[in-house]
Amino acid sequence: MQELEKIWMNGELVPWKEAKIHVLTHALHYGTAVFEGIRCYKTNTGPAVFRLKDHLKRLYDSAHIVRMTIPYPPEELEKGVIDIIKANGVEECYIRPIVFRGYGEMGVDPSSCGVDCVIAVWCWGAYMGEKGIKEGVRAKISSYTRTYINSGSPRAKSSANYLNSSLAKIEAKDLGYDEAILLDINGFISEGSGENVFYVKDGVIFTPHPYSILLGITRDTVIKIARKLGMEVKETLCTRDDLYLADEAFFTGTAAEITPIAEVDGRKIGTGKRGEITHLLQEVFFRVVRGEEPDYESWLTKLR
Ligand code: PPE
Repeated sequence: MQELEKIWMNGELVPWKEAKIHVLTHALHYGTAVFEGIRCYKTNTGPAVFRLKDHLKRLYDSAHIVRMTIPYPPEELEKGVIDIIKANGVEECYIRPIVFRGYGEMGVDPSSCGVDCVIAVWCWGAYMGEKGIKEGVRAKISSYTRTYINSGSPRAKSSANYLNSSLAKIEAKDLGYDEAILLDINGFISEGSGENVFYVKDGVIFTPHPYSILLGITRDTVIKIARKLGMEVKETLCTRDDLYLADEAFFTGTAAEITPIAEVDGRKIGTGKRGEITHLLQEVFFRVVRGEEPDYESWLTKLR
C-alpha cells in the first residue's frame, strides 16, 4: 500500500504510521464495524468529493441498523473528510470512513466497548484495472449465497458482510475469473462482491430490486443519469439467464465506477465487448464526477 501522510482518528490528524488500534479491539474479533467508500476526483476547479452527503447518510444508516451511535454529528465527519484530503495534499483519492466498536470487554456483546471513528484516504486507480474499464471483465456466478436479509442486513455497509464478499471473490479469482456475482437466497441475482449489477436488453436497463443488495450510490447515480438521458430503467427480479442473454452488462460501485461485464460463466454477454449503452453511461458518469456536467454540480463537494 502506498502510504500518505495522515489519517483522521477520533477527531485528530495523526501520522499514517501511528494510526493504530489495540489487538483486542471488538470489531477485529466480531466484525462490529460499518464503513463507507467515497471518491474524490480532480476537476477543473480543484478536487471535489462525489456525493459526500449521501455517503455519510448511508454511514449513519448503517450504524443505526447495527445499533452503534456515531459519536460525531455528520457535519464533523464531513469536515473530517475535507481536512484529511487537504492534509494529504492529494487531488484524487478514495476515502474510507470506518466506525467501529473499540477496546473494552471481550465477548459478543459490544455494549461496553466505545465507538471509534477513523477516516483514511489513499490513491486507488481502476478497481478491476484500466483494461477492465475499457474491455470488460469476466464474472462468475458464485457458489456463495448473498447474505440473507434476516441474517446480515445487506442494506448496512458493515464489515461483517464482507466475509461473504471476500469468500466469493477468492473463489472467482481461483477459478480464473475477475469477479463474482452472488445470487440471493431465492436464487435471483443480488450483486457483485463489491458492486451492483446492471444489464441491458433491447434498449431497456435492468438492475436487481433493492431487497438483498447494498443500495449503491453509483447505482443510484447511473439510474438517474440513464433516466435523464431518456432511457428506461427497471428495478426488478433478475435471473442468471437474464444476464446470460443480455445485450450488455456492467458493474457499478465507488471503487469499480462503471466496469463492463464481458462474460458470465463462460458465456459472452452480447458481443463480449463493452456495449454501446455501457460506454455512453461511462462517458457521462466520468464527466459528472469530474465536474463537467453542470446539471449534476450539486453532487460535488469542492475543496477549493
Ligand atoms: N455492493 C457491494 C457489496 C459493495 O461493496 C459496493 C461498494 C456496492 C454494492 C456499490 O456501492 P456504491 O459504492 O455506493 O456505489 N463497494 C465498496 C468497497 C470495495 C472494496 O473492495 O473495498 C466501494 O466500491 O467503495
